[in-house]
Amino acid sequence: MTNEKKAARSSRAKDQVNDGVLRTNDIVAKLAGASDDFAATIPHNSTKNLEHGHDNALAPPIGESSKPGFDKVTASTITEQPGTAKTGGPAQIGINANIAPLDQFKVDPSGQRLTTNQGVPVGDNQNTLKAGLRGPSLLEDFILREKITHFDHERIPERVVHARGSAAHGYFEAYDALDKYTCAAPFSEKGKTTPVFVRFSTVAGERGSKDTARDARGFAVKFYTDEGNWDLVGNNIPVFFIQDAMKFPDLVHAVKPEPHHGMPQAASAHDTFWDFVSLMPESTHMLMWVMSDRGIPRSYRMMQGFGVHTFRLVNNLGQSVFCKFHWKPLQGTHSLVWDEAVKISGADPDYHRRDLWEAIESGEFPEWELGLQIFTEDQADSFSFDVLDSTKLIPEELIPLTPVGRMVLNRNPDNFFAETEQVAFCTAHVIPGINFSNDPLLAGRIHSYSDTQITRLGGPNFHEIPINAPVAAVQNNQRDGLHRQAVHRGRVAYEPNSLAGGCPFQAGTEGFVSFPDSNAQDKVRGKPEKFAEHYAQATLFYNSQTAVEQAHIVDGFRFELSKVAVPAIRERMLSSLVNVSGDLAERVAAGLGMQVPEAMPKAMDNPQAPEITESRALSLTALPGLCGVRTRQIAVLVEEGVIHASLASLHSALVHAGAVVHFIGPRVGNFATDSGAMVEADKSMENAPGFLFDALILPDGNPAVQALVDNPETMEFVKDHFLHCKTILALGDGHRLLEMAGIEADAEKDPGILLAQSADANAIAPRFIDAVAAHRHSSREAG
Ligand code: HDE
Repeated sequence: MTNEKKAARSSRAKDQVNDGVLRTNDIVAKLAGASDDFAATIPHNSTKNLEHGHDNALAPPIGESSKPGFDKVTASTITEQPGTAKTGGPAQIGINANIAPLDQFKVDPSGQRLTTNQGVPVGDNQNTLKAGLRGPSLLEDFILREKITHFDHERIPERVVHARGSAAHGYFEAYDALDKYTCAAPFSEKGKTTPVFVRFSTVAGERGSKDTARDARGFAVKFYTDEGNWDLVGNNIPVFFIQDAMKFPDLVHAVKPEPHHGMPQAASAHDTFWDFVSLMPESTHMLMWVMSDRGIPRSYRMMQGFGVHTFRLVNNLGQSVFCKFHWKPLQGTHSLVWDEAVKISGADPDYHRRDLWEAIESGEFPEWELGLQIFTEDQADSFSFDVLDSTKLIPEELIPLTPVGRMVLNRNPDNFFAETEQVAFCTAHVIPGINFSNDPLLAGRIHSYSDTQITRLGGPNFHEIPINAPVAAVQNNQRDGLHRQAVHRGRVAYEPNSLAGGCPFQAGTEGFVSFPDSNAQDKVRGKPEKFAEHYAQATLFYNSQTAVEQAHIVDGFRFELSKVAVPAIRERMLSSLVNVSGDLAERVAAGLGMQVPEAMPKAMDNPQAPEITESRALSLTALPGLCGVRTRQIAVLVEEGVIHASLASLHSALVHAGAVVHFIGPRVGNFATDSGAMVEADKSMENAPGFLFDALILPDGNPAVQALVDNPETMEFVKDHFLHCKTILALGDGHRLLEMAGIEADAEKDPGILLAQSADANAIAPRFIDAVAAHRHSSREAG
C-alpha cells in the first residue's frame, strides 16, 4: 500500500464519525474499524527479506512496529485501563532497582485480621468445626481444609545438586566502562551499579545437611541488569571434575548418598565417589582442590568465586575476546581445619548460613572484587591446555586479572523460602555483550538449569516468581502455563502481527546476538586432543602450596580413601596420584598402610610442556584479605571473680577493631567480677563449644580461674583452640589454664600463644589483634 493510501485510511479512522457515512453504533464494529486502520499501517512483513544470508544473520534488523492511535485498539476489553510498564526500569546509580519490585510482594500482618486465602476473615483459628463439642468433625470445614491442604504442599523438591545454600542481596559497581571489550550493561559506565542476588551452597548434601562438609561451594550471582538478567553461576574452585556434560549425572550419582542405604550424607568419602573419579583421571585436578583447604572454607564470605568456563565478551562492534571470571574476597580466603569442620558440623550445622546472616545484619557487608582474565583466540591456541576444557585453569602468571568492579552484599533476604529457595539461576541467562564459548560442559549447563526448575518450581513460569523476575521489562508472546502471573492485554500473542502494531518487535542488533563463532567441523562425539592431558595442572596446584597446605591435601586424601572400603579403589586412586606427585602418592600411601603402586597409564604420552610449574596465586596464603579481625568471633571465658578491668579494656579494643566478643561461662547469665560489676555470659561452654570461635581469651582472677580449672568443659575449650592453631591470650592467673592443657607459651616458637598481666591488657591488645588477623598459627602443626 502506498503512503497516500495509508494516510487516507488512517484519516478515515479519525473522521469515521464525521465523514457523512451512516454507520452502526455497535462498539465492536467501531473497534474493528480502528483495528483495520492500525493493521493497515503494516501492509507487509517489511523485514522478511532480511531473514536470509550471512550478513543479515550477523545484523538482524529491528522489527517493524507502529503505535496505535488510541489504547483501546490493542486492549483486551473496552473497559480495560491501559497497563503500566512491568516492574521497574533501568538500574540507576545509587539505587537498588530490585527493592521496589520485591517490595510490592511483601506482606505485613501488623494490625491485620487473620483471613483465608480468599481474604475471608477467620472467626476461630483454634477449633475444627464439629457436630457438637464431642461430636465428629464436618467436611464442610473449608477453613480447616484450606489450612491443612496448603500445609500438605508446603515443600517443593530440593535442588538435585547445591540443595543446601544461603543467599543475600547486594550490588555490583563497575570501576570503569569496559566498552572496549563488552557492551554488557553492568560494565557500560564508570560507577554504574547493578542489583545482584547471590547464593552460596554446598554441592552434594541435601537441603538440611551441614554447612561445613568437605565439598566445592557454589557461588551463583544473579545480576538484575537493565538489559535483563545475567546469571554467573560459578563455584569457589576454578575447575571442575569432568569435561563433558554427558558425565554430569554419573558424577552426581557417584557422589550422592549410595542408593541402597542412603549414606553418607554430604560427603565424598565413600566407595562410589572414589570408584568413579579414579576411573576418570580428568577429575584429578579438581580433586586436588577439594581435598585441599579450599574444600572446607571458614565462611562463604572468605571464598573466591570462579565462572570456571571460558566465556566470550563481545563489544558494540561485534568484536570478541575470551574471558574467565574471578571473584576475590576483601575478607581474604580462609579455611577451617578438618577436625574443626567435623566438630562444627555437630554443634552448628548452620555455621556458614549464620556467619553470612550475622555479618550482614551487623553492617559488616562482605565484598568481592571482580577480575577478568581477558585473552584472544590466538593466545588460547598457543596454551599447552585447551581453554574449552573445564578441568584446566589459566594461571594468572599467563593471563593476569584485570579488576573491573566490586560486589557488596548488604541486605539479607526477607524470607528464606520466597527468595533463597525459589531463586533460579541458569547459565543460559546471558545478556548482550556476554556470550558462550564452545566448552561442552557449559553447553550441557545451558540446557540443564531451566529444565530442572520446571520440576522444582512447578512449571515454566518460574521466571515470574518475584526473586527471579528481571528488573528490565519482559515482553514476549509466551503465554499461559501453570501459575501464570502476567495478565496480557489484547488478543495478539504472535509475531509478526499488525493487530498489535508489530509489538513486541524484535530488537535487532540492540538485542542479544550470538557471536558468529565459525565452526565448520564434522558432526562427532569426541574430545579435542589437549583434553587428554590430565595431570600437569594437578601437579602445578600441589607444587604451588605451602608445606602446611600440602600436608592438609595429604590428610584429605588419606581420610577420604581410608573411608573407601574396597582396597582396589584405593590402589587405583593412588596410582593416579603417582602421576601428580611422587611425594603426594608416598605420603597418602603411608597414611593408608599401603605400598605406592605403579603409575596409572596416561591418556597422553607426550603432552606439551606446561608454561609454568608454580603459581603463587593458587595458595590460600596469596589472599590474606584486608579486613584484619573484623567479624572475627572472640571467646572470653568468664566465671565468678574474673578481673573486670582487663576484660573491659580488651573488649573495648576488640570492638573498636571490629571483632565480635562473646563472654562464655559454664552457663549463660550474669557473673560478678572482682570489682562487683557484672559480666554477662551470652553463651555457655555447653551451647557454644570452643571450636566455634576464632580466638580465645583466658581471664585473670584466682577464684574464676580455679572454677574454670575445676570444670571439665574448660579443657576441651582450650585444647580445641590450640589444636586448630588459633590465637590464645592468657591474662595473669589464666595461664594456669594453659598449663593444665599442656600448652607451652613460647612467643618465639608460636606467636599465637600470648601471656600478659591484667595491668598490661591494654598494651597486649594490638599484638593479640594482629595474631588473630593472621587467622591461624600453622607453625604449631609442624610441631
Ligand atoms: Fe550446576 N547445576 N551443573 N554446576 N550448579 C545446578 O540447577 C549442572 C556445574 C552450580 O544456587 C542445578 O537450579 C550440569 C559447574 C551452582 O541455585 C542443575 C552441569 C558449576 C548451582 C545443574 C553442572 C556449577 C548449580 C541444580 C555439567 C560451576 C547452584 C539446581 C554440565 C561453574 C545454583 C539448579 C543455585 C546447580 C546442572 C556443572 C555450579 C541440575 C548439567 C561446572 C553454583 O541444573
